[in-house]
Amino acid sequence: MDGSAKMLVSYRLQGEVAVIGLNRPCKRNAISDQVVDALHDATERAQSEARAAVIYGEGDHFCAGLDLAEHKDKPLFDAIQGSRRWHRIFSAFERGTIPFFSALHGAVVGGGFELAAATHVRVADETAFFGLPEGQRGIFVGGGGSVRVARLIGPSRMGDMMLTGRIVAPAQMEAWGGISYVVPKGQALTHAIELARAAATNAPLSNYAILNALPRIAEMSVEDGLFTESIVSALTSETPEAKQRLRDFLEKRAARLKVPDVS
Ligand code: 1HE
Repeated sequence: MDGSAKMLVSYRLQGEVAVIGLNRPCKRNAISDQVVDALHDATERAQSEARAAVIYGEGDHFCAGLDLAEHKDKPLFDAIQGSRRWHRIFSAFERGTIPFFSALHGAVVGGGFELAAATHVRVADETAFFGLPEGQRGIFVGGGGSVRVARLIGPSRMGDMMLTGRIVAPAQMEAWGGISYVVPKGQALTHAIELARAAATNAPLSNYAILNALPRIAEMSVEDGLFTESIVSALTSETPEAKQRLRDFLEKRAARLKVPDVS
């Protein structure tokens, strides 16, 4: 990767959390081939040295999706390979070793929504808006949206967004299951880092099982899923780390759950 590509995505390590910034605000963080390469490097690096990661966007928007200026001249086979490259890179961290959080604000559009959908937890502030304008642009989703976004919010809602150009507000997207948290303006990154810090304290093998077993089990039959759960559950319990954590709880060294005060 050359220096210019590196600038397109920023990277910093905050304790055990890697903070990855889409850093092309003049183009509303549109994802070009170079951005994809830089995202690949950043997500791989995060998995080698952090225990959780956050992806956010610099400027007023998370991401305006695919770089349409670059895409318009792509020959057919290049376009297919470009889409497959997004798939490989997004899948590599989606089914990787550490949890990824996304902090969303402003436009979360097209490929930007597809990127967010590949992260494990989505936090949006009140300025976020979600759109899939591929139909208006004469193209189709190519960054995994027909699989991930459709599974998150349902193919019928996704089809509505694509057919009608519907822009969806954060509260509605939360109700649809597309995001997990809505926070006040300007607080998405702070909140996502806080959540990532919490996840970073989990046993790494538990996080690995959450990332890799949970989505696979969701696609199994009930019987296969229950059987797989038992095997994964027993395997995680066998690690020295799990044994230590269970002893810590039983010998009153571990923090208790923070139960919300409902009085
Ligand atoms: C871009 C892109 C882009 C902005 N590719 N250059 N995505 C879209 O269809 C969304 C297109 N973008 C927008 O609708 C708007 O830019 C926003 C609502 C996100 C922001 O509006 P605004 O008024 O703040 O910015 P702007 O003036 O529209 O854009 C600023 C610059 O960014 C301008 O370039 P400039 O050289 O004239 O300054 C824009 O051309 C540029 N820009 N968005 C390229 N997307 C894997 S398949 C996924 C398929 C898709 O993602 S389709 C959806 C594409």
